[in-house]
Amino acid sequence: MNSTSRRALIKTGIAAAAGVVGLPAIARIAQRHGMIPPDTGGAFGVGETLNYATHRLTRNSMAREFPPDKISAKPFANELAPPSAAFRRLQAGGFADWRLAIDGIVERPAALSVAQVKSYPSHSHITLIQCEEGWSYIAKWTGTQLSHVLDRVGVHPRAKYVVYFSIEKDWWDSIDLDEALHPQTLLAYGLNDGELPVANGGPLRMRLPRQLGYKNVKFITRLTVTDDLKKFGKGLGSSSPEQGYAWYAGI
Ligand SMILES: Nc1nc2c(c(=O)[nH]1)N[C@H]1C(S)=C(S)[C@@H](COP(=O)(O)O)O[C@H]1N2
Ligand SMILES: [Mo]
Repeated sequence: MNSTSRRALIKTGIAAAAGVVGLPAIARIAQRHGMIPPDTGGAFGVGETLNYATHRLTRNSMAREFPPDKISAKPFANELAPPSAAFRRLQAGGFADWRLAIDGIVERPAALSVAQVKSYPSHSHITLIQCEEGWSYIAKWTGTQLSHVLDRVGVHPRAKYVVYFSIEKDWWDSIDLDEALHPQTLLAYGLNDGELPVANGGPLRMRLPRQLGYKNVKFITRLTVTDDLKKFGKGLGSSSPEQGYAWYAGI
């Protein structure tokens, strides 16, 4: 079946299921088509599954971009835990020794310096970052497209997810390959035409304008490409569902 008719089928299937057979059928359809988020069965259950499955049908949609005059006067920096000694040492060295490890099911695992990441083609967008707690701000983000980094290391055809880890051990998350390869998904190192401040996640941060703030993990040190999220933490795909947040935070 080609992808257009498969999509049409899924769309019809979801609409029909919602009207006639109810939500559990949607979950079954979504599962058959690989659209079940890893934390299904958790606090958000079928509602989150439906949201994720519906968004997957519009996987190429773009987050809204704004003109420069809409940039917020002050990019809000959310509260952070005090930096560890290891982080402060790296910061004192201007992050020259910061490494981004890339491993998992890739052909050429790598350990990139920030300078190497910055040597890749850069990409910017002016987008809204939205915290689940209610505040938001608009800023210009600059980085390299995650798809470019993934191209460099060679992703295995079996790959389904990219897991990303912060130097802050209790912050890690993952996205599916559609989100990882989306043109607006950045490994960001710049904010409003300057360096990305540490308060906003410097030297390297995930920037996914199609998902809520908490998926935009700061201080990234490792990317792991995988076909199985069960192997990480409690198997929910992210540290956030372990705290009761949804794995899929699409907006
Ligand atoms: N490593 C790390 N990443 C993090 C957080 C954090 O505390 N530590 N907070 C998250 C939350 S809840 C939000 S809303 C955004 C806030 O980004 P900002 O400080 O640039 O506004 O960062 C996310 N990424
Ligand atoms: Mo947040």
